Amino acid sequence: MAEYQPAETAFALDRDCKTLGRHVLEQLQSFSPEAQDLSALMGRLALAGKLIARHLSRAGLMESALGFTGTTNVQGEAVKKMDIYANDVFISVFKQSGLVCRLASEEMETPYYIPENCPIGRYTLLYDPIDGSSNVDINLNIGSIFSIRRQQGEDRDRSGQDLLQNGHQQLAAGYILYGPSTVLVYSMGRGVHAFTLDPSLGEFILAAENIQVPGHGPTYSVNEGNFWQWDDSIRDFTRYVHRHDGYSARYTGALVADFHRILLQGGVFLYPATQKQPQGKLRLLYETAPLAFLIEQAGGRASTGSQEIMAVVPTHLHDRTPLVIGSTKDVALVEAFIQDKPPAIPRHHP
Ligand code: P6P
Repeated sequence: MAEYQPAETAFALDRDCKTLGRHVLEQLQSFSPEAQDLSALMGRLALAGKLIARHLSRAGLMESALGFTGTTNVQGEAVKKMDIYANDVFISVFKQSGLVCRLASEEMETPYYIPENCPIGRYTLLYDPIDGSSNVDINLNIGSIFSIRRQQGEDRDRSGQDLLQNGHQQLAAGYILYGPSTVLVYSMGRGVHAFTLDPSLGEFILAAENIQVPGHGPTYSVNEGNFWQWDDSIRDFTRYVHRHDGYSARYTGALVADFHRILLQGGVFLYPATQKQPQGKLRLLYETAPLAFLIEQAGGRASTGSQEIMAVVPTHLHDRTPLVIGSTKDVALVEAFIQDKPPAIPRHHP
């Protein structure tokens, strides 16, 4: 009797079974309480992503979903209805989870503490519920960014001081990209892995494991509308890539979408300091630090231009940093200009 050979579809069946929850437990190679907690945390994040993706897919048909709330957030930015919806989704999926003690986000001046009548966990979720919200009303890519840290100490005064530590305190980080498909990318310090939402299953299915960013890529991603607000060194970097073959500008207005391109294809994203925002625009604890965690796991780099993002210690919950992130060679090229050691700039296009 010949040995049974699974049909061609066996791979497809196995692929449908590699869900996010199973992958997390395999990653941790353990069923310890912390492993179970991290698996459950990722499951809650996946649920938040599904709820937000569903809302986005129908937003254009719902009167109350798009547009502005008429308020401004702690950053002084006009708040979109989708920002508040997404912020509340994360709170509601974690409130009864027993996994977290507090949630901190761009939309809340101080962290939201889980109420006494709910089960309290030992983790903190830091998140940007909707990154790139200027794209919401025009149906372009947006994302959610998340970072998980363990509570340290009792935080009795509810100041969240223990959150003000460098990026190495992150247990896990990632993002959800809402695009033609919904993609969840995460790392727990054991590589970077991407999952695609299969709406027919309602599951995030493994799409790519141990993603490595190329050492160099053709893309430079920056808002050149700020050109005259930058330091001279950044202008010189821009002139360099203008004059060199092999570079293409790509910029979507959503950090998660631009980062995802860089992660997969290489290159560099930068949001430098400007005259208006000398500390930079992007927030450390829930934007640049989680992405720095990911890019380092993928073999790339993230710096402020003079310091590794992962080493930056914030003084406040909503601190901002300049950001240069992507392929090692391309980040180094930007830093060479910033540190006044620029490569020779061709006199004109070769
Ligand atoms: P600008 C979106 O508001 C965001 O925080 C990032 O997602 C994005 O990269 C950046 O700001 C865009 O800012 O000044 O280029 O519109």
